[in-house]
Amino acid sequence: MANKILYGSIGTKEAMELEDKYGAHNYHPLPVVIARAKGPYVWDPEGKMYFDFLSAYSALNQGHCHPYIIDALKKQADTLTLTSRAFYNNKLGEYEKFVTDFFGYDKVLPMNTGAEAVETAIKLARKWGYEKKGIPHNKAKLVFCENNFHGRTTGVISASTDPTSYKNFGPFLPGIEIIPYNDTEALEMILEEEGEEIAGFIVEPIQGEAGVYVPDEGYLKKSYEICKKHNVLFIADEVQTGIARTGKLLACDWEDVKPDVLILGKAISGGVLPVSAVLADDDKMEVFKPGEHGSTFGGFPLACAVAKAALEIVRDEKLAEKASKLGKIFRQKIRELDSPLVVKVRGKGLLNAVVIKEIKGINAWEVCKQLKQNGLLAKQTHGNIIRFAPPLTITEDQLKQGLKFINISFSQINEMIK
Ligand code: IF1
Repeated sequence: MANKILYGSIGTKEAMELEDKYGAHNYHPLPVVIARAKGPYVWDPEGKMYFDFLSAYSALNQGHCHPYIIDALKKQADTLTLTSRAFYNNKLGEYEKFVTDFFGYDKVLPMNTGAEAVETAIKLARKWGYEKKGIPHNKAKLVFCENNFHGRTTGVISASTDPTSYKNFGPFLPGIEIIPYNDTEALEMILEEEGEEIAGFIVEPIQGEAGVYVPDEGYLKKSYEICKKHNVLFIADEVQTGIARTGKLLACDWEDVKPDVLILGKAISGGVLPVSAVLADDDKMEVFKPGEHGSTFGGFPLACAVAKAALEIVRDEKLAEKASKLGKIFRQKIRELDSPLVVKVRGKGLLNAVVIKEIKGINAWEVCKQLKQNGLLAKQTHGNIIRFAPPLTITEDQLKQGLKFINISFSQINEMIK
């Protein structure tokens, strides 16, 4: 007898069957259906509650359905949602002033998804390269790092080194150079050799998808200085690491690096609707002239209202400080776990990952299923790594409760592998 449905009109089984039958199979989700959410909690249709320790890959730093953000959404939705950029509106300029003040830049170019913001940064860097640096026509190059993840659009996957991201999607964007991550000598070398034609270096301050790879202390600062020496734009993709996730407003803040171009997405809107942004000072952003770039929904009034509210929460609820404090507790408790599967834990703030060693068929996927059984949702990446990233609004007690569920799961697994 199927369990009673408490939330929504369809149960777990039916929801999964519908997605499987009518949706493209471009994902392999954990077998759980979310029907309701609030703060760090989600519920399935039958009413089982889980901790969300993924936060939609750091898009929900403010927690699910934050009342202040939802209120801003509702108020604006009833008034004005979209005007297109063919006309001015009364929300965009106010938001642009707020967000440029918030992050300390002259200008912002509002887009929707993170990938679109990365594509925007690619176009900005190339145009700046031709018009400001004097790179010969159509010769501009961009440097990316191995194991990068910057989104799924064709231009962006041209820089990917992960066959899952690029196989059979070619031909790709030319003018892309790949160097090892966390290797300033490699950056120095390629800029020495080809710097004249290199417009920008695009880097994640922490490589999220690759498995929460935190680079050596000083990597960002040294890379920034090398870029300055060769008149190359230092472009930080903070779509996942930004918005307080790593314990500072931006991950670059840990090394006092101000990127020439800053790419934001995900939690800039608190996981309510797609909002992204590219920020830069006038001497870069002025290369874009009317009609040269944009998007139907880029910076639409509804997004402006939601994103402003989402950023006010980051500021007013001191989410960066919280992430830093709670992240230390999380990593310490994981290190105390008594489990042969746990190889290491790494991360910064509340962006963390646990590296798992498969034992007797129990791999990261199986661990995630055990965690789900015990009321906590997390997801593995690249086979053996589990990312843990709860909303930054989680309380210390809630975090410790979640850690208890993690502890129970590994104890149960210890029994399985005896
Ligand atoms: C999915 C991954 C994470 C990003 C960085 C740009 C983008 C992303 C550093 C593009 C997006 C998302 C995509 C999402 C899952 C998630 C993800 F697993 F795909 F790789 F976080 F690690 N730069 N990351 O992390 O932003 O266009 O998605 O708004 O399901 O593909 P987007």
